[in-house]
Amino acid sequence: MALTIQSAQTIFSNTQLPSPIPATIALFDQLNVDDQLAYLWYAYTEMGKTITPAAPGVARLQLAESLLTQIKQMSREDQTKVMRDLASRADTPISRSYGFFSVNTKLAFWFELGELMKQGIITPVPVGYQMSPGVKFVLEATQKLDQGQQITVLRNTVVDMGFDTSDLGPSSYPKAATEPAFQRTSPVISSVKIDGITEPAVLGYIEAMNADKFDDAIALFTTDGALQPPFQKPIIGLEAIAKYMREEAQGLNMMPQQGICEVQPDGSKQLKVTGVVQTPWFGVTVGMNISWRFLINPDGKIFFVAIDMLASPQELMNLRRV
Ligand code: EQ3
Repeated sequence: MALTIQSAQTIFSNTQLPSPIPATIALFDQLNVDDQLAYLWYAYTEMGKTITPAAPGVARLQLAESLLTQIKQMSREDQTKVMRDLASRADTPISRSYGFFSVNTKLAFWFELGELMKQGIITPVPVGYQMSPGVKFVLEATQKLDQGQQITVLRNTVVDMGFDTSDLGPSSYPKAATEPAFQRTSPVISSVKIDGITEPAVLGYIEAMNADKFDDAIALFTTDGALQPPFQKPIIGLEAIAKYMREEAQGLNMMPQQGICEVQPDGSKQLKVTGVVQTPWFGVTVGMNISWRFLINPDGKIFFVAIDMLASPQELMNLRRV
């Protein structure tokens, strides 16, 4: 029987627990725009007591420079309006330019705005703002999450801001020819060993990803293969996966721990691997508990891999079907 993306998405689904991340983002979405901005400010500054993101490199900030310069030159009211427009995804020139940024450039843009807010160059929270019960409620929900989940909530809310440019075609905003690289701060983890897993495609995938060798990782996929990032639809086809990896998978440290492999009657294999991944934004200080669900075709190629955020560290051990 031919493998399909739809059936691949369901492999090991009965070993998964619902993640608290979408539920927290749903609470955030119900806040009004000023409350959303205030929530992000308080969540970020609270988190900053224990962990701080690495400063984005000069090359990355250059991509956001023209917007940042425009905002710095504005009155305080206009600065607040820009932030409101971004949070409400309004159709304005700045919100459109932001919408064309890559995920990491969006994060770098807000990182820099946050620094400028701390220095008083950009207005921090809207003047006269009083924390509403709604903000308190979402902050309390956020505090119950582990750090990996907290930074995922922040990341996903920032990524969703700005005008949705997906239907607009390519941007007129200058784009870098290549996505600026993250400097790896810790040594590359090579010679992958995963308890219970000997599948060459899986070991090769982790080894290539840990060295940012995306072409090597792509070569392990079937031409119609797909990769499904956490909380997203599958990205289908080698070109689309390669573009995604270059933009979003640089500098990640993947530390798979254990896995399970089930051979199917047609010779394909279903594997689930659990472990920890670190983002270059927070380095070794934050580990995110994740799982990879692989479907390997009978020729040993990756047809599908889904990456899921685990609901709790206990789930790292939750490999078996119930
Ligand atoms: C200024 C302030 C504070 C207030 C203002 O009112 C509003 C905003 C937005 C503010 C600023 C907020 C800032 C600066 C937030 C910054 C957040 C950051 C840097 C978050 C970074 C998070 C990174 C994460 C969660 C990365 C996760 C990566 C994973 C799970 C990777 C998984 C992958 C694997 C394992 C694969 O095998 C394939 C690739 C893939 C990428 C899917």
